Amino acid sequence: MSVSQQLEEIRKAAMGELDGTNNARELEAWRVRYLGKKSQLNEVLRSLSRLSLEERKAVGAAANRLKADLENELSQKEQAVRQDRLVASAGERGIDISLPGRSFRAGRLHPVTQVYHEINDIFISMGFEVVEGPEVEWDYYNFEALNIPKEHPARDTMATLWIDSEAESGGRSRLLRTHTSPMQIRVMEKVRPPLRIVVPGKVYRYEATDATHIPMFHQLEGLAVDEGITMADLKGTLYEFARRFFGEDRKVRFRCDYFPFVEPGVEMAIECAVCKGEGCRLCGSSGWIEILGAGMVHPRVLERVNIDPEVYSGFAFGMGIERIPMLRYGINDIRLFYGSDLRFLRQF
Ligand code: YSA
Repeated sequence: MSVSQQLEEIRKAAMGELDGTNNARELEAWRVRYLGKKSQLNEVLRSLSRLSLEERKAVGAAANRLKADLENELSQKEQAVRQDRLVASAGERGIDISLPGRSFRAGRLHPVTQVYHEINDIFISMGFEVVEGPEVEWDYYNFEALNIPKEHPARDTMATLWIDSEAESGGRSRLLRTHTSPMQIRVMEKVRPPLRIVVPGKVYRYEATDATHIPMFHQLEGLAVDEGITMADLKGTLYEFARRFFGEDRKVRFRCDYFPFVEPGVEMAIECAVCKGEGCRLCGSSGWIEILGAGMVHPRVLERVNIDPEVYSGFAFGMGIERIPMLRYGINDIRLFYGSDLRFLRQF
């Protein structure tokens, strides 16, 4: 019998026997018999060296084809046997595996967290470093060092949640930070210019809620200090942020504003997404929503951290993070973010 005929015989016998196997033990015996070291097929493969080059090519290819076919058939049969076993054992335990399975919803990040990461990434790509700071803060960092001494009217604009009463603390009161600006001082105390940082985090205010105000919200502080920094750098940075986040066509407005720790100070507003500038309940009929306060760092603030204002200048801004997704998606009430209504949250 020629080697090719021998291979054909092996194929016929193997396939016939495989049909009759019904369990893992029989399959293993089949594997050893037809694919094992002492199998006839292996014998043929070993004898190839004794053949001429021409025969070796033809027989070698046929033998390898047969080996691959047998391995393939074996793996399909193993799968079928496993499946039969599963069905049988489920049947024994009274389980109907033909019923559709229960679907699990994948979790996802909260929309504010998603935007928080996206804003950070934009500023990182512009060369800013991300820094975080404490939510329980000293009066000194939250107010005093930012040019807001006791009795300053600016304190009234940020209704504060105090942790220590003045009498108990001997003048060193703790509070829940009302903005992320105290991190300007903490960073400048330690790092010499040039510096460029953003500080994302939670802030707290004791104030009534409405469509654009809540008592706990997120801010992102930005600070850049170097020689020769000007208002043009501040506007350029914030325009670039708005262009990247909201797109080319979104209108942006700067207006003068007052913050004791900057001179001059500005506020930046974005055209209302809900009414497209026409005026609605969300924007208080103005067509604009204020997203941040900003300005050139006040020389007295720089002096307090021993940075010479004659040599260095800086810009800073403090952005309300929740208002950013409101403006992108046209969300008309900030409280929706924290109402735990999954029908709202699952849209993002
Ligand atoms: C100004 C100048 C600087 O050089 C640096 C930072 C600042 C901002 C300043 N620290 C500040 O907090 N200004 S702010 O009181 O006007 O708040 C900034 C932004 O936070 C607002 O534009 C708004 O987008 C958001 N915000 C304020 N109160 C809010 C609020 N978001 C939700 N709920 C509130 N209650």
